[in-house]
Amino acid sequence: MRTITTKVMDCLHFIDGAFVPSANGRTFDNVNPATEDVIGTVAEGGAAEIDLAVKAAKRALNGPWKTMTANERIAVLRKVGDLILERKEELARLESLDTGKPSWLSGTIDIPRAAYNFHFFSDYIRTMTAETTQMDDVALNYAIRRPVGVVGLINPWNLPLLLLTWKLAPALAAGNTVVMKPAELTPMTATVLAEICRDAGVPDGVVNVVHGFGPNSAGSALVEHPDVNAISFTGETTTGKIIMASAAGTLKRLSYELGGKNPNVIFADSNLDEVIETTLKSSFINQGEVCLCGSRIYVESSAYDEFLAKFVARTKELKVGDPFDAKTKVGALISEEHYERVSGYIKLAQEEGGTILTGGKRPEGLERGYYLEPTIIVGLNRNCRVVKEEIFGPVVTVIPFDSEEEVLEQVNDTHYGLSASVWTNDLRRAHRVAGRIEAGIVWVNTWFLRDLRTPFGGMKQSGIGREGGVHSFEFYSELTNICIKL
Ligand code: NAD
Ligand code: 6OD
Repeated sequence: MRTITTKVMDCLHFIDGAFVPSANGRTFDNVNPATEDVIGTVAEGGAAEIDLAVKAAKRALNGPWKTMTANERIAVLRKVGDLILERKEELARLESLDTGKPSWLSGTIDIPRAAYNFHFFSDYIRTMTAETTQMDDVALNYAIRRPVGVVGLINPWNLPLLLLTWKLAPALAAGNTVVMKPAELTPMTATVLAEICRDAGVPDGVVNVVHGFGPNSAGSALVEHPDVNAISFTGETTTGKIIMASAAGTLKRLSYELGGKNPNVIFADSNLDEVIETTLKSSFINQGEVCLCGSRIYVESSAYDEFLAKFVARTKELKVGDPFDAKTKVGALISEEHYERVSGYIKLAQEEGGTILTGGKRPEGLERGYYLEPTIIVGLNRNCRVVKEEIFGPVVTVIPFDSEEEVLEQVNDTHYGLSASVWTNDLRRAHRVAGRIEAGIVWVNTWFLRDLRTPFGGMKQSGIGREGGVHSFEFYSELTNICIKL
C-alpha cells in the first residue's frame, strides 16, 4: 500500500481543449521509481474517453486548423517548441520524477530535443515540394499531399516527451489532428505538453491526450476506433503484434518503432579509449532503457582483454542513485515490475553459464527505489536467452570474435534489426561491415548521433516504416496524384 508523500501533480485527460477527468471518475496512482512514493493520481481513460477525443479530433480536422495558412501553422508549431524551452526546468524535473532518469539527462537531452522536434518539423514544411511527372507532351502528373486524418500516437515510458514530440510535431506539421496515449507509467510531461499546445495557439480538438493502460483500455480502444485513420506506435515488439491484429478490423495505416537487441562491433584497430567512453553511454545511459542501447558487445579477440579491463573499471566508477544529484550517471529503473524482469535476466545469465564481472545487484545503501548496478556479463554464447532477448536495462554481454565473417553471422542471428555501431579505423572495413549488418541504423565510430532528416527505424521485428524528415511526412500524409491530359 503506497501513500502520497510528495504530491507533484495529478494528470487529467485533455480533450477538445479542456482538462477533464474520466466519466466514471477512475484514477490510478503515479509512482516515482526513485523513491517508490505516489506523486499523484492519473485519470484512467477507456473507450468512452477515447471516443470523445476522437470525435473532437475529427471535428477539428475541418475547423480553423484546416484553414490556417502554412505560415500560420509554422508559427504555431515554432511557438510550441519555444514554450517547451521556456518550461525546460519544470519539464526536466517532471520527466525525472516520472522515469527515474538523471535530471541532467532530461535537461540536456530529452527536453531540448522535444523542443527541437517542433522547431525541426515546422521548418521542414518549407522544404516540401510537390512531386511532378511529365509524360512527353501527353500528360502532366502532380501529387498533392493532404493529412491522413485523425492519428493515434501510442508511446512508451523510456523517453516520454522526446518520443511523443517526435511523432506529434510531424503529425501536426502535415495537418493531422491527434489523440495521444502516453505510457501509463509516465503521464506528466504529456499533460504539460497539452497545455503548451493550447498556449501556443493550437486550436481545440487538434491535440488530445487520453491517459490509461494498453490492453482492454485506452490503448486498444484507440487502435480499434473506426474514425482513427493511422496509428504511430513505439513500444515492445510483442505489443506491436497485438496492435497489428486489432488494427486489422479497420485496416489502419501503421508506423512501428519496436524493440531491439543492438550489437556493438569493436575491431582491434579502433581507438579503445574513445570506444570505451562511448560504450559506457551506449550501454548504461538512461539505465540502459533506450531502444538504441547496444546490449551485445562483440570485441575482436586481440583487444578483448584490454577492452574488458578498462570497460569494467570505468563501469564501476559510474554513480548510481538519486536522479537529482548532478553526479548521478545511472538513476532508477522505471518500475518494480521492470526491476524484477531485468533482475530475472541477471539470474538467468548465471544459470546459462555466464559470469558477472561487475554489477548484478542493488547498490548498497539504496534500499528504496528501483536501483540496479550497471552489469557486465561474459561467458555466454549466441544461443543463450540473455544474448538473444531484449532486456532493456543496464545489462550488457561481451563476446570475443576472430573474424569479420564470424561476427557478422552472430550479429545478424536475431529477429531484431534496429541499430548497431561499428568501431574500426579501417575505412573499407567500416563500409563493408556497416552495409552487411541487418539493421535500420548503423553508426560507425559513434553512437546516437542524430540528424533528424535521416531515416530512423528498424528492420525485421524492430519496426515497420521509417520516421524522420520526409519519411515522417510520408507516413503522416496521403497523396493524391492528379493527371492532366495535355
Ligand atoms: P509497451 O509495448 O509495453 O507499451 C508501449 C505503449 O503501448 C504504452 O503506452 C502501452 O500502454 C501501450 N499498449 C500496450 N498494450 C497495448 C494494446 N494492446 N493496445 C494499444 N496500446 C497498448 O512498451 P514499453 O514497455 O512502454 O516500452 C519499452 C519498449 O519500447 C522496448 O521494447 C523498447 O525497445 C521499445 N522502444 C522502441 C523504440 C524505437 O524507436 N524502436 C523507442 C523506445 C522504446
Ligand atoms: O532520436 C530519435 O529520434 C529517437 N526516435 C530515439 C529513440 C530512442 C529509443 O528509445
